This record gives sequence, structure tokens and C-alpha cells, in this order.
Amino acid sequence: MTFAVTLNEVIMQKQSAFPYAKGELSRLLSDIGVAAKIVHREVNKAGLVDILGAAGVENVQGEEVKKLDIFANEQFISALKTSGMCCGIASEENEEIITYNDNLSLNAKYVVCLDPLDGSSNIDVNVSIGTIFSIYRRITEPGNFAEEKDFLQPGTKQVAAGYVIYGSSTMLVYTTGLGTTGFTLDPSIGEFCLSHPNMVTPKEGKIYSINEGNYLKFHDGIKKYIKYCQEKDSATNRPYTSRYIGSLVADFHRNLIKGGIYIYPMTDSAPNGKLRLLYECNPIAFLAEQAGGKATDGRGNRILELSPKSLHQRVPFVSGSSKMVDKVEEFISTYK
Ligand code: P6P
Repeated sequence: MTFAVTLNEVIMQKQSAFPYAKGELSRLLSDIGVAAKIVHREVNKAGLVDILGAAGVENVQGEEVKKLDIFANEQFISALKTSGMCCGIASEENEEIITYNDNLSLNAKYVVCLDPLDGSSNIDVNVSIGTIFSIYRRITEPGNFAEEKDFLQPGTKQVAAGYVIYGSSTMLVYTTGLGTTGFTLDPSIGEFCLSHPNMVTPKEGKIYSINEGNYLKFHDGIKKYIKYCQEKDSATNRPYTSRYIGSLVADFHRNLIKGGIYIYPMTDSAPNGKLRLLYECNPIAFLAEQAGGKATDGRGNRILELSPKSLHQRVPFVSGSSKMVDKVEEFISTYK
């Protein structure tokens, strides 16, 4: 009988690859895993407990906030405080950064960017949703409160990133720069068990993910790329299949495994697209690159090299199989 390899065991194994690691990042990742299990429990009974439906408030994005968003945000804020390894959080649900004032956290060396429950408009219709996180070393001195500049670092400075997908099963996928690794929650033992040791995304895929309801708003390059996907050409495995769930983590996760492209482009009314750089695009880009994929901003720039200017900054997003990302950028630069 083979024993399951748990998230904590893999975190510790990977820590040994960093000679100066003292276990703080490992502890932080483990505590994120604990919070994910608690959110999993609530997501999986949302239909039974009165936490469905709008909480009647709006988040900084002006979007109606579901009670589960608030619950998830509170769980991760609490878990990261308990870990004592994090001195501050930038969350989608909070306009300003959250700082901790206890002595342990004040001296912690990491900050976390977090989308506690991405795709939450899908909660009430039982479609997969996700948590996305990104971890940086602080640039301010330990012993002081975290400051906004700790969070406004380029994605290349991430020390770890990951997501939890609450789907037909709950999975946690993360990277510390040593590849992309996936774990599946076994509720019978309450452990994330290693299920995808080394996730490598195909260089080409047959899936394109974009909200075609916005077709008339797209610039010509994107319109022509969509038609390219739909044309018949057996030499390049076209037509592709259109798959769009409307939950970034779910769309990205499927494409990561099968190969494919996710696009949330700019339009005249939204010149920076919709997705947020700090807690959606940067962590997903890190995971994509670590799996052999790519992530750009639809302007020929590598997402991870963008210099953030504000916490909730939006950026156009093209991510997935490397050759497909290149093809989208080729269409955009050719047809504008
Ligand atoms: P649209 C969810 O709100 C989200 O941020 C991503 O998870 C998702 O991919 C995208 O927005 C969906 O946006 O405009 O297509 O509904």
C-alpha cells in the first residue's frame, strides 16, 4: 500500500533545496493550506448554510460581495496572522493593505497578495471558484509595519505563488520556482495529497478561453485571432474548442493540464482589461512559466516584468501554452 505524500512533506522537501531557508516560507505555505481546507469545507456546504447570496456590500472593485467572499477573506487573514510569518496582506476584498501589529508578525519577512475567492459570481450556480495567492519578501525593515511598497514589486520577485480550485475536487497548485506542483484534498484524512508532481503544460493546445460576449468591443487583432481559432486547418489542429467558465482559476487549471490559451484583452472601454496584476495575473503567470507556459499583457510584455503602480491595478492578460501566447501577440502586433 503506497502512502500519500502530503503538502507539508513536499513543502519541507522543497525547502531543503534552499540552504538558507529557516522554515518560515514553509510554515506560511502550510498555513495557507489549512485556510484552504476551511474554505473548502464552507464552499462545499454553501448551499446548505445561509452564506449564499449577496452580503449587500460591494468590494473595492464595485462588485457585489457574496458572503463566502467575506468568509474566505477572513479565514486567510486569520491564518496568515496565526502563522506569524507574514507582516501584511494585499487582498482583492480590501482597498488598503492589511498590516499586523503583533510582535511576531511585525518581524516577519513575507507579504502576501491574495484573491480570497476569485470567480465568486459562480458561487450560487455551483461552478468552480478559486483562491489565488502570491508571496514576496518584504523590502521594508522587519520590526516595522508593512508598507504598500512591499507589495508593488514585479512578479519576478515572487518567492512563491499558487491557487486553490474548489471544483469537482479541491486542489492546491503552487510553485516556489522549482516547477509547478499539484495536490488534491483527500477529505477523508483532511490532507492535500501529491497528485501532480510536476505539471508541464503542452506548448500547443486546442482550447481557447475568452468571453466572446465582448467580441464587438475587441480590437482587430483579437477578433482575427478568434476567427483563426475557428478556421479549419488540420495541419494546426484547428478549429480549436472554445471553453470559458468565467472563473480564472478553473479556466487556467484546465488549460494548464490540457494545453490552451486564456485571454482577457484590453478594449476601448477597459484599456487595461479586467484582471488585477498583483493577485491574479502575477501568481498565475509564475505558475504558467514554471510549467513551461507563458503570460503576457497583450502588448508584448512579460507579465512578471511589469512594475506595479497600485494595489488593484488591472492589466490585459494572455496566458497558457507558449506557442499559443506567441500567436496571440503576433495577431495583436500585426492587426492592432
Ligand atoms: P467576465 C472573475 O470575476 C474574474 O476575475 C475571473 O475569475 C474570470 O476569468 C473573469 O473575471 C470573468 O470575467 O467579464 O468574462 O465575466
